[in-house]
Amino acid sequence: MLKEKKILSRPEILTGAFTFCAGCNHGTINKLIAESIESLGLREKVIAVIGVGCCSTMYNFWDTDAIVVPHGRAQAVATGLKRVHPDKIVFTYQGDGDLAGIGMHEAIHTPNRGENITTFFINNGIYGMTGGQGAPTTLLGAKTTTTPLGRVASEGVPIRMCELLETLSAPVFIQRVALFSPAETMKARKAIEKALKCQVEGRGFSFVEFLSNCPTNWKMTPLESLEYVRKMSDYFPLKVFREPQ
Ligand SMILES: Cc1ncc(C[n+]2csc(CCOP(=O)(O)OP(=O)(O)O)c2C)c(N)n1
Ligand code: SF4
Repeated sequence: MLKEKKILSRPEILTGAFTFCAGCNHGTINKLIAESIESLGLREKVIAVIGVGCCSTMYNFWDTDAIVVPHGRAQAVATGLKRVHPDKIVFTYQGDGDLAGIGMHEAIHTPNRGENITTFFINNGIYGMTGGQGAPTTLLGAKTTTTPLGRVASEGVPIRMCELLETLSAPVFIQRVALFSPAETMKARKAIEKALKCQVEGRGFSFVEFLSNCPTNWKMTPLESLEYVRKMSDYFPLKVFREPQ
């Protein structure tokens, strides 16, 4: 008799159906993080600190401790939670508007203090939730509602967060990943686990940036949007910037 082997399943942490748009990478990234937490046996220890943006709906389907915090302040809240509950595993989940726009202050000072938390940074080069305004990471030439003719350098040159954090000595793990192919998705999954392990081992600040998509506001099909993410990786190279020693 043929033996059945289950190779894919939904993480138990995730309840209900995602409300992200069809084809949005937020759903896949949520699943990868939830899978990693389960495979490391951290479900009862985790506190998800959820930023403002499309991710703010996450609390509806995360069956762990979770908190949605004011725009840009996720790493400040995570710092407080981790210092008061050092036995918990605290991660932030933030878009590029949240982390690299309004939250830029925390985005530099939290890693610079070497807080023992993990940040997952979702860089889709746009403000998705509010209808497609330009973000600090919007590529030059890209059309958004606030850069209708295409972004020019006088509107700000796209900020590379991993490269900025690499100038700091305190962070222990920094990696940029993307989800435009199965191979890259598997690398993303490994990066998430590595980042969480850094925290479990008490090593300090870990950071994973995901190049992500927004088919709705980019006005692309999901497949076209993944091709655009591949193009983004020319400007935002996919690599490990800092390995835990
Ligand atoms: C203090 C404050 N300013 C502005 C807003 C409006 N706002 C909500 S989400 C958002 C941008 C979110 O973009 P991003 O972080 O890139 O996440 P995405 O929706 O693309 O995933 C803004 C400006 C707010 N909620 N609070
Ligand atoms: S608006 Fe964009 S980022 Fe937000 S859920 Fe839809 S596709 Fe994803």
